Amino acid sequence: MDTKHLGINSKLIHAGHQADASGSVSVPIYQTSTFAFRNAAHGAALFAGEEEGFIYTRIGNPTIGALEDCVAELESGCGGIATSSGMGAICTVYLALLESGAHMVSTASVYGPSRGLMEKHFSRFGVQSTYVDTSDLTQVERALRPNTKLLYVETPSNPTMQVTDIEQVSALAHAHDCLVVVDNTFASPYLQQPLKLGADVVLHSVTKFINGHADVVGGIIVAQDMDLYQRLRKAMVNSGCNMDPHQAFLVLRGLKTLGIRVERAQHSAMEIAGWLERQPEVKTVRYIGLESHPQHDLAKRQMSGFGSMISFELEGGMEAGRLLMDGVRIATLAVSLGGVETLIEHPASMTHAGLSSEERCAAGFSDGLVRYSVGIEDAEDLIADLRQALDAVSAQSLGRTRERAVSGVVKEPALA
Ligand code: LCS
Repeated sequence: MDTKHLGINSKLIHAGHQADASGSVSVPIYQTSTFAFRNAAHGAALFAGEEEGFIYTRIGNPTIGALEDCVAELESGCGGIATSSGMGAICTVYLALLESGAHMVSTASVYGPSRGLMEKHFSRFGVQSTYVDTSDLTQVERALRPNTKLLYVETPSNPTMQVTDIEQVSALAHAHDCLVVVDNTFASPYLQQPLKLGADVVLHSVTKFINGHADVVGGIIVAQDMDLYQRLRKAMVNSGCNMDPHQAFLVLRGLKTLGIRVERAQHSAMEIAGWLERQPEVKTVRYIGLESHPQHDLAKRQMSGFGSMISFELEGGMEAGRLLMDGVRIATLAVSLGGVETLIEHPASMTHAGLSSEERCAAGFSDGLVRYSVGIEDAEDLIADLRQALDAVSAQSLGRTRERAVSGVVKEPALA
């Protein structure tokens, strides 16, 4: 069925699905490593690219292909490449688009391992990189060098929730003959389609919103044109970062409800973020749906909704952050995000522990930042959960201050 003209929720259900001879309504799991050739001529034609068909699952597989076609259509790209993980997608992009002597400019608050992979591994092969606040066009312009081949943008960024203007940075990068890759994990294709805004390649950790059920690790890349698609696919096939058919089946199943999951979670996120702003224990709330967010207007223009990721800082800093995580009962203390269950984590000691305190500060967040991924539970239950945890933080912080006062470390504050 041609689904190009359909709305996004219809695409989520139908795009990429070609019924096989059995008429199976859901995409079957082709759990096979290899595919039989009809005869020698058929095998040779497949290898020569003269005939379309499947050869070997690392190169391509019908279940994986259905997912690739669906996400490529959601992102308005020319082809998708599913990978074993989000990091597999990022590694494939670096491998395909950079070489010794090349330079990459990237978002400073990018997901820790995206930076680690470049600085600890690709740097050994002579690839250079610079990290700037990509939401500031001047910083991006200053960082570009004659050998800059790639501008790698994560927007909204993890965990600082900074928003980069994809249209503006793409125009700037293209004027310098530099490709633009966007990590669209936080928005999902339901809320943002970077290729339509000028990016050349978009990628996702499908572990997050696309799958949405905390039961799969995976990634996907979508390219704007055929040449880029071929380069990326070759790098994936040669490096063996492919997805597995069973993994693809689960992601296809999760993907069907992306729209209703995102709509519900972002509705709750707006309510929770507004509520958090009014709590005395909370110093700052970073939610792109709030007018207080510095790039709220840009997010409104560039995205069709604000998503369900909230970062907030507590008045009590690091200690209060830790106490809060031990105090929540409904939100699960775990890394990852974008699932049906609400997750809470502490970036400084978990996802971004690989960065030094100074690097975290340069990336725009302090050690007291808490990241909250809103799931699809009832918003009032999540708010009650946060309130009782904040009460516990206040009670324990006060208790510790008193203990220190008794031991003479600090004076007891006035209980106003
Ligand atoms: N891109 C972003 C924006 C991410 O948040 C992550 C993982 C990745 C790429 C890598 O994807 P993976 O290989 O894990 O599928 N982010 C994580 C996080 O914030 N907590 O745990 C994983």
